[in-house]
Amino acid sequence: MTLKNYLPLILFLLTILAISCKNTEIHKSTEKPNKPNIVLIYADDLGYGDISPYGGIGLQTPNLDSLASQSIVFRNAYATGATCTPSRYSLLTGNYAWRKKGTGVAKGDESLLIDTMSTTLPSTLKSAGYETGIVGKWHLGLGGSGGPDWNGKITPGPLEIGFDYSYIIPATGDRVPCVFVENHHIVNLDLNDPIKVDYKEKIGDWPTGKENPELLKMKPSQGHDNTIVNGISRIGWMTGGSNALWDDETIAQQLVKKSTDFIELNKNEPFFLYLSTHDIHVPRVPNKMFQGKSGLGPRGDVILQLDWTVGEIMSLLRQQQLLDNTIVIFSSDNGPVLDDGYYDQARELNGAHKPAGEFRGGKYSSLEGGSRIPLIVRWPDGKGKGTISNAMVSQVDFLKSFGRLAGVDKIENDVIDSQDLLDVLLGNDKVGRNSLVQESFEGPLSYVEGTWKYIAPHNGPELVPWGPKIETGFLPKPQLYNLKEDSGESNNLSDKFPEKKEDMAKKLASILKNSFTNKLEVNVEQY
Ligand code: NG6
Ligand code: CA
Repeated sequence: MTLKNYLPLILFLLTILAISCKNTEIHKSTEKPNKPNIVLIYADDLGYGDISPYGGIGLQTPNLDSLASQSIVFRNAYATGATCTPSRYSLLTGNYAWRKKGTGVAKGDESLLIDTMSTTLPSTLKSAGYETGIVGKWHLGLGGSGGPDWNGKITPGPLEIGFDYSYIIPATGDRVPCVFVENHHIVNLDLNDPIKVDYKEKIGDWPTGKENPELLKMKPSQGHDNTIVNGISRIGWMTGGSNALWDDETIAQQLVKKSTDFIELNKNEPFFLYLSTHDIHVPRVPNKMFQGKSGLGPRGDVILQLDWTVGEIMSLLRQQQLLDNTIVIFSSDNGPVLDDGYYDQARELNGAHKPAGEFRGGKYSSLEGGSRIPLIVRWPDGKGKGTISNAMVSQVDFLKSFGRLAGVDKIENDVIDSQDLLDVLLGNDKVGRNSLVQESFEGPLSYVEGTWKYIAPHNGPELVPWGPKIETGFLPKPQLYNLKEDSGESNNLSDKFPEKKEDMAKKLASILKNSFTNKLEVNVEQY
């Protein structure tokens, strides 16, 4: 038999194949995804009192106000830490960061802090069929024990802990290298101009803030006097990779663009986007659109820029008709700070604005200002729209809560601290957590249970020692506050209620037992 004899059969088979492909296509494009998408917009250093849904004054944030009016506004929500790395570690792993050594503020060339074998929020959602993406600040280390191979394949990182796509600022805007990493590689890196990074000593011959202050467009007030990139001196030294350097004025635009691409690409799948903004961390370099617009200086201007980011994401979701199938969550990684190491007039132009709202302390602190943060949750069906919840909830709970929402009924037992608070996030349960631990920059000293707050005795300084003028809440004697009557933690009741104090001290000690709880490794030299 020749091929000719088979022709009718081949044609028949090809026709069947074509029809079935077409059907699959139709099936794919008309199929309604049955799991809601999740977009988490995670701001950096945004305080409880910085935005009007929480009583903030002195700034107009129309997009956040509009989001809040369509959402449940949580007034008793916490990040687990008062700095970035521990809060983000907890958000992604469902565990307190003080359980793991080395999770204080991470250096810019730190190796990956999350165990690639562990259960994470993105890996949980991925197992439920979600496409998972991170766009923005990472600050959880990259690479194996030797740290990241900047000129090669940067791994392990977000892709090894459950993200399908990543476009990240490796550490922070004020730490070198000032480049974006997309999946495993630095974006726009020319290998003829390799990048070198050092956190111990100067590398290369690029000017530094210390040696060439005349080249600076923003001067450091503390630290931040190493390599100058775009007229701003940073923490750490770098050289090379000139083509890859980001432009500080367009970081927000770039992150919105990459988020938009991710959403458009995955709009037919259930997707999880963790958009981790650089705003409002230092260095605060607003885009021209926002420069001078807030009246509060660059810190206020980057709050407007953050508000713009929220507006862009919401209008994209609207345009793509995804709003009725997407949960939008807005929160922050830790409390606010005015002067965080650069002279940007944040303190001088602050006026009547109260970044931490009614709370004492701020970023770094064991007081409420350190980790009580805004949390706004918008449900696609308008559930709880425009209401306030006073239920206690922590970001560490997102893993189990959104895991359940995604239909994952078994979470591995390496997730210790996360609680399934889906009913709280939905506004049904008005109580929430019974208790939680708050981590200051010197470790987990505070314990909140119901309306009571206990801070363990600690001999640290009363003010953050490197300049921000923030109260740490550290005292050599125990502190006990009734947050219901005294949210500003001004009336220490530990002598008045010794039994309560003892009870809370014991509970905190028993939670911390068998965990790494020594003073966290803070790189004090840089302060
Ligand atoms: C501190 C930096 C501060 C900020 C912080 C981390 C100095 C004087 N201060 O060491 O500017 O980068 O670390 O902030 O260097 S966080 O929000 O990422 O935790
Ligand atoms: Ca932060």
